[in-house]
Amino acid sequence: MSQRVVVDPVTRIEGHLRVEVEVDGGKVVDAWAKGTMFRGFEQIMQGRDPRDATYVTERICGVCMGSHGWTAAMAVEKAHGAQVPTAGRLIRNLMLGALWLHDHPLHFYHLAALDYLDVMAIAKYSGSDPGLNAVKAKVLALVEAGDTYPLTPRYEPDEFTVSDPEVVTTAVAHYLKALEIQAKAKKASAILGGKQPHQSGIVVGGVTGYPNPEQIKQFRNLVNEVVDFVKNTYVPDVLAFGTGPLLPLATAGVGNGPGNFLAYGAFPLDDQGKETLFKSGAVLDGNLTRVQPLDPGKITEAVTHSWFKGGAGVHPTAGATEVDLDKKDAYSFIKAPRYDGRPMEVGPLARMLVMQHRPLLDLVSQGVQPGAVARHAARALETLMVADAMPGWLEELEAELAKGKSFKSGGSAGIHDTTHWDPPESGDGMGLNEAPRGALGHWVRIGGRKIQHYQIVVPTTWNASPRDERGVRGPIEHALIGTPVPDIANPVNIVRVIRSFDPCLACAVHVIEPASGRRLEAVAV
Ligand code: NFE
Ligand code: MG
Repeated sequence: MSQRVVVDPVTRIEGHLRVEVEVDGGKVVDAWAKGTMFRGFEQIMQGRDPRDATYVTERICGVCMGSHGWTAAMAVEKAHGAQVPTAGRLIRNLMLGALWLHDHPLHFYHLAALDYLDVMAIAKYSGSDPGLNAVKAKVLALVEAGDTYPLTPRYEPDEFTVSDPEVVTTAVAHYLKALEIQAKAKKASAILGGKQPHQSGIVVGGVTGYPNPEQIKQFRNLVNEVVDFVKNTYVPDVLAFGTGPLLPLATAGVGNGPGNFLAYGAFPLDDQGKETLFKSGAVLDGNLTRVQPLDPGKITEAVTHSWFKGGAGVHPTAGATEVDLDKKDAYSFIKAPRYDGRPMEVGPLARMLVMQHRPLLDLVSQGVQPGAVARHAARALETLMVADAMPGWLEELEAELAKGKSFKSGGSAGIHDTTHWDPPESGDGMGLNEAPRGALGHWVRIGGRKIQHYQIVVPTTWNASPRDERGVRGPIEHALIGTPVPDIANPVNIVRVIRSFDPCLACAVHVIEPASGRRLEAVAV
């Protein structure tokens, strides 16, 4: 007989996600991902000055805010036909690159790693390494004080939990180091963006300012330290775990999604955006080595199972976001985006497959399936790509600033100071970009110099999508099917699968408790 397991809220993610699964014979046989909050940013945008789009949409989330600001600017720039100057492009790459260098290591160490470590093994560390003994003393002091958060509460260790005292203590040492490093990466981003979170540095047409030599020096020093950690600690840790203790989880295909992957491409390498660091495209139906060109016309959003008016899928330019709490069959505030009718996984694994990144394909050929462990590996590998690109972008920026001519304000060729810029009377624009969690799209329609229509399709909307009008599950729902749950009182594999997507529900539902009186429960198993 099947049993229902509810995880609500799923912790160590951003925002409110409730997951319900049915377990039969020790495996998940059905799953529902439920976004339990509503935000309504698309309504907030209506009637506003298009220049506000960057700042308002940045408030969707405190994690990937710059991604929304950048994507909103891209959409309005498209509507206007504006060209971002070279230095503006490079500053955006550096500002957001630093944010990715903050976001991905944080996800691995602070949001995911504890699912795989028996932290209590630290007490058994008996080596002589002074650093590791310091970590041991720190953790034992927490235990003594009866305050072991955030190491507890936790799920019980299982067959995939790493319990070697030295490995665990080392991982926790890196966890602590990563706390410092993520702060440095964010600080670097603030140097170019004015502040963090919700940097103010991106405006329609470019950026608000350019750094002086002292700021460039500070930025470089911080980024160098972060890059060193990414190369020498984060990436080796992820690959060592993935090809070592977690290899059985990786080859068993735990957390495999629907086999469809979508990426829009990001980090322009030229001013026309013809070349990008991450590429655009789609991988369909599990053909992992066949990449199709991206066709944004194939994107739709259905709301058949969402608390919104409407039903079957429509293109975002025609989509509405009107709440309907009485809807039969609805179970989420997340819409159901589809590409060519298919649920699509977005994010690091999608990006690395769409660009056929050799190191990731090598893992696949070693038997690593495109599931939970592969997502962590892909995230580390793409962090390395960003880390490798940053020094070059900084040098290009210095060369550009030395020319001293890209910051003239006014005109469509080099808007730097938007107070000199009038929004277009009318126009349609689409911004397609990548946020750390995956493909991000903003669609704007401007009329009478005001925003008439705005739609946002966010990475976690793709990944945490509910069923569509044909009853086809979203990627996380799909990925949960088959997940081993030998003990329903300890559903650790469920959160391992969910967290491998690094979901952000704040983004996905675009914090209001619905008026329905619906209550967020404590973790209920
Ligand atoms: Ni709120 Fe986001 C990212 C965007 S999420 S974190 O990355 O856009 O789905
Ligand atoms: Mg939306």
